[in-house]
Amino acid sequence: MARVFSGIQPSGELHLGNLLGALVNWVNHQKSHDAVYCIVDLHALTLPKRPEELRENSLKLAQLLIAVGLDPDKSILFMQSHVPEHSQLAWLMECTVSFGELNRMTAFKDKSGRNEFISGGLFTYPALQAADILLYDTDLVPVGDDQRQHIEITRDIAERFNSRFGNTFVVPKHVIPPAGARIMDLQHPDRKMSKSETSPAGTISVLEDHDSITKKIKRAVTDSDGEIRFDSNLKPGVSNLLSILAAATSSTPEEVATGYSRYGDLKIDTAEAVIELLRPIQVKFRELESDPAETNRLLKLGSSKAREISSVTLERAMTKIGLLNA
Ligand code: AQP
Repeated sequence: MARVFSGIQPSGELHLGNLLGALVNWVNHQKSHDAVYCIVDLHALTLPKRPEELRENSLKLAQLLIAVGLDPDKSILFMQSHVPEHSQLAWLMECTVSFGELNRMTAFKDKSGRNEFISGGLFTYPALQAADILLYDTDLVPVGDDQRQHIEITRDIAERFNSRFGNTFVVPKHVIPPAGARIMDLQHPDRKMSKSETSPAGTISVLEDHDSITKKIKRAVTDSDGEIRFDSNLKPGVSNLLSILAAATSSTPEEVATGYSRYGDLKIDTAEAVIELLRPIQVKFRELESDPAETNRLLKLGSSKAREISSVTLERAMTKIGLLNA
């Protein structure tokens, strides 16, 4: 069976973009693939965090992922920091990637421009991400469109390592969903909905209450030409609503657009579709929230399964690069 691997940062509230761009795909893949999913808490350290906030976000994210449909019996779900092989392989990856390649990463340019403290980790983040993916002999990485460049650099690192030291890593491919791959902020449709950017009116949390979802979607920025068609460049706000409705109803934005002539109707139906999509997730989350010990148990089990795979890959890479066996 082909293996899928993907990760998500515990950097804030899980939002609709994460769900439609990545998690729906994660859930689907666990039916037909050998699936490994990781809460990348070490990546979350690239921007300053309060320790208590990080701990709370990490546990909550694990519960949300299970509520969304990840089944720890069908896939491996674990915390990155519980599997030391990630940090160990990251150093080998840092020594395989070039400064120039890291310097071209648009996510770094974006974030370093917006934050006062720019950590070294923010710059070398793609090396840790490459380690995450390559440790599991990953074939496919289901992600949103914003991760395209990071998967490309992972492929480049794997190919360079393989050509220098002999075949060591599987070279992975990304899987990006046809609808929902880039959900934009409802108030700033020129930028993606994000966990770490604070845009309360533009972001819909997976746990958002239903009235608030309706209000936010009704107030979403559109345009003044009154025409409903999918065109992300000329009509980013309307196109974002079409993408959300399409992804929430397993359709395409173009198909969805044919059913509407008024922005108000599109907004009402989009809000309803989102509420219906989130309702069962919210119910399940409330159940899981009351039993943190059970979530911790599942995460421990996940990390021991993850180590069975990652320790073998790490040892292979260390031997190939010329490090003496311990
Ligand atoms: N707006 C989005 N639309 C579609 N997919 C998205 N993803 C993120 N935002 C969108 C996908 O969600 C997965 C987890 O990514 P993440 O942990 O990086 O989430 P984030 O919301 O992007 O979080 P941050 O903290 O704001 O991180 P940055 O800014 O570093 O991405 C990924 O598969 C991602 O593609």
